[in-house]
Amino acid sequence: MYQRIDGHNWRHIYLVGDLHGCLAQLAEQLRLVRFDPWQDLVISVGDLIDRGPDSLGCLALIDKPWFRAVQGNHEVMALNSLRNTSHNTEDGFLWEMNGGRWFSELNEEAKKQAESLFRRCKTLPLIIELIVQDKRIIIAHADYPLAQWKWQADVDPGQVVWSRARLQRNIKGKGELIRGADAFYFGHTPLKKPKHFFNQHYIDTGVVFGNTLTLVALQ
Ligand SMILES: [Mn+2]
Repeated sequence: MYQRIDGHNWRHIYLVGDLHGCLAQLAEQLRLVRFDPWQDLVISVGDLIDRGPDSLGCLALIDKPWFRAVQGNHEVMALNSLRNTSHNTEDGFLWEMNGGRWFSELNEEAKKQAESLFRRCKTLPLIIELIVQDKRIIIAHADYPLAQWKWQADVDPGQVVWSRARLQRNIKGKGELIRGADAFYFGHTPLKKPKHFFNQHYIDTGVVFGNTLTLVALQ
């Protein structure tokens, strides 16, 4: 569930919001910052796939040496659906309802590629702890549901990829600091602009709904 990344190994490190198949917008943002795949790193807050034009292309990013990601609820839905061979399962239906139809529409060769990528996707962490310039930065798709950060703490994976409870508390003015780390970055909830509450940063700006893709330079 947890993965640690030492930022010293890269020149620049960027975080990117929910891609949902919008590969061209990522390429454009990386071009603007003169991203160098030999020295720089991109970390995704999850939801690489579904709804947008190039889910397979975005899923294939997980094989790139300059790319890291946590799983989003869309990856979890896909993996749950593909675990069952029958297409009539509730999991398959949930994924289809949430933009997963692209997979069943792939040709045989592309489907094999996607299946192999999903096998790799299963091994992606739900939570990344990134150390940059002596700061401890935590990355998860929707929430880190505890009041204090603890490496390898037992957390509910469903809340990590789905929960909007903390964001809702923040919006109502009832949020609070999460102790034990310098900053937390989440995606999952499309916003017009990134929102910041205490040490919590929400960076899904709904590129798949026509807004801009948010890329945050952390180092
Ligand atoms: Mn999501």
